[in-house]
Amino acid sequence: TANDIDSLRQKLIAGSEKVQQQIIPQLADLGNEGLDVLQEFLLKRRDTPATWIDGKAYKVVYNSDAPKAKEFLQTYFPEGIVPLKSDCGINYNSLHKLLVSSDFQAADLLTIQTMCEVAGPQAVQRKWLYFTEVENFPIQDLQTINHLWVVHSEGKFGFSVQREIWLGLGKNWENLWPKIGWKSGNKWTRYPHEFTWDLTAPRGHLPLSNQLRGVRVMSSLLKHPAWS
Ligand code: UYC
Repeated sequence: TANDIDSLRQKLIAGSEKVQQQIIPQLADLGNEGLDVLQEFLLKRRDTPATWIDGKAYKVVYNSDAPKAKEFLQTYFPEGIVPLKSDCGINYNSLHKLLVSSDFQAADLLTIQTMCEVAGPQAVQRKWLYFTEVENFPIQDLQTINHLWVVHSEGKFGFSVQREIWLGLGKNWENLWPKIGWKSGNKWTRYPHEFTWDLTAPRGHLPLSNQLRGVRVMSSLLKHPAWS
């Protein structure tokens, strides 16, 4: 009823993150009227940086077949809710689409490929990054990639999430691996089948950094000035 919608609307606007998180799927089940509330919510919050709550609301609107929803997104968020800023002319639209579709495995691959592209033709050919290339990685691009991951994973994935966990563990790598599901006992998680490619994964599970060549690339990533 109109009353129920209005009560959900109030809770969505004024509630804590925890409440908002529960309200969004309820609104998603209410058809067009629920969509209207989610759209209003996204518009209201357009001037502040998107959080994973915005990401959750956006995903409902994005996945709706309603023509009105499509028109809304086309008008107000043609590139999504994370500004796709790049210092080197990279278009982050494909990464955005894979993440909104929760195709985390393809998004993970594209993240590595795109980061090689940013680093330059030698990295593209090599298909992996030197830690010196990571040190010189443009802040803007690293922040865009990370923001896309965080916003479209309910705050679970992203380099900044990995960094937070790593700092919480006193920068101890050996304790980080099991925490983010990259190692179990003394057995490394095998790529790609043993990784968890959905939101049931542990916090910080994605994006992956191959440890075959040592920890220096990951270390440079988590120490990058983009996070300070
Ligand atoms: N792989 O085990 N990994 C690959 C991870 C290791 C290995 C790619 C992550 C340990 C080989 C990605 C972990 C190890 C290849 C990741 C992990 C190992 C490969 C594709 C947990 C053996 C084939 C992109 C830390 C004991 C390619 C890329 C090659 C690939 C990720 C083996 C994303 C997070 C130490 C043989 N692994 N990787 O970088 O280079 O190739 O030979 O980390």
